[in-house]
Amino acid sequence: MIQKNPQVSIILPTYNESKNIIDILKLIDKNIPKGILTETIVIDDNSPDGTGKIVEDYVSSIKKIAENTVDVIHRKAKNGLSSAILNGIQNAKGETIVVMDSDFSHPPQIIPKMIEAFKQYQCDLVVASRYITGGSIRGWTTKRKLMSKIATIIAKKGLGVKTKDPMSGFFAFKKNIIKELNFDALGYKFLLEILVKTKGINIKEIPYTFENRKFGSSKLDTGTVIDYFKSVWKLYINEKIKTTNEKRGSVRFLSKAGRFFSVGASGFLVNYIVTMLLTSGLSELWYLHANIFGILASISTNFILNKVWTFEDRDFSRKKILSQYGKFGLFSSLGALIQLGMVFWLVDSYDIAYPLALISAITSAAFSNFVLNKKLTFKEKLWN
Ligand SMILES: Nc1nc2c(ncn2[C@@H]2O[C@H](COP(=O)(O)OP(=O)(O)OP(=O)(O)O)[C@@H](O)[C@H]2O)c(=O)[nH]1
Ligand SMILES: [Mg+2]
Repeated sequence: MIQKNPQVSIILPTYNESKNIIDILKLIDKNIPKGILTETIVIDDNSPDGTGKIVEDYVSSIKKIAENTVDVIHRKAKNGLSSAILNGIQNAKGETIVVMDSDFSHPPQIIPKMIEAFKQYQCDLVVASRYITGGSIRGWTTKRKLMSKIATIIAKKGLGVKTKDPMSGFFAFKKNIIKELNFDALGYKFLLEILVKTKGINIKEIPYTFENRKFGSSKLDTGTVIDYFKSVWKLYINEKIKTTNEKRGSVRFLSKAGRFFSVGASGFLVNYIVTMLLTSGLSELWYLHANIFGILASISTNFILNKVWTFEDRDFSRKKILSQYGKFGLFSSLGALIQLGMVFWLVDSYDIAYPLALISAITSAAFSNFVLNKKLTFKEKLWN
């Protein structure tokens, strides 16, 4: 049988789930919608109760008959839930990833609804939610419910997350939304990291009832709570640094544009003074010749000021200066052409008043000049 690539990868982390794992794998298999090919990846951290070996045997027993595959990744030691999930995702071949616990807290009956939601709501991330209408928790003590609520409030208020159940461990997403992300995979809450680090994705929450585990013991301990606070703090600090840098980026862009235009204005003065001096003061040059010198002088002073002041470039090697000066001169001429073309076009085709046309043309030429020189002459990123 030639195995086609799966459409959906189901990530199932396990630590001491020997009493749950086979039944949950069977129930998942029963709930896979017809026509959808899946792979289930169990990530086991060398569970002392032999979960890894149990899955291994199960995989061999179903290998020849199953259309939907099951694989197991054995890790050497207990490295945390988020890092297990990340490991699973890195090995997943499906375009859609489903993440869930293996202790029956997350009912596999919800998986078809999640897959359907991608189509129905055109979304990138589906969160199975305990905290929207229709969702609930069964079997938790009041203390556990309270802890979960507090953690949820911290995530929402502290990190600005809008999702009602950002602490859910049951969710599905299109793999491409995390393509560019670097995960810390610290602690327990992988979904929270996705919610904080992806921007502008479509999210749909669907309700479900969380059932407390019946077999096996919880891995939630004081260390998990401390890890949670650490991960929220790290996400908060990283986001803060990112937004400050973004703000700094726009401030730097504007301040450089401001310097560039001031230099342009100074060039206008240089051009005027040199031309006037050459026609009436220092020599009696023909006015057009004098103007050529005026233009060359202003291009040169503009270049020097922009290199040293606007773009703070300290490479004064001859080769560098010559190549930059060449490009700068080329873009200045291009700017002049853009200006002339635009004035002609605005006045001739659109009957726009000459002063207004001139101002628009000068602004466009100056701006394109700035962008071209920033990127190509002084080799800066456009937005930094
Ligand atoms: N591979 C791996 N799996 C883990 C680790 N910690 C927890 N898990 C699994 O992740 C899922 C969630 O862990 P649980 O212990 O159920 O955590 P919980 O749902 O917050 O708490 P309870 O339901 O009360 O047990 C389960 O399938 C665990 O077996 C880990 O360090 N490594
Ligand atoms: Mg659990």
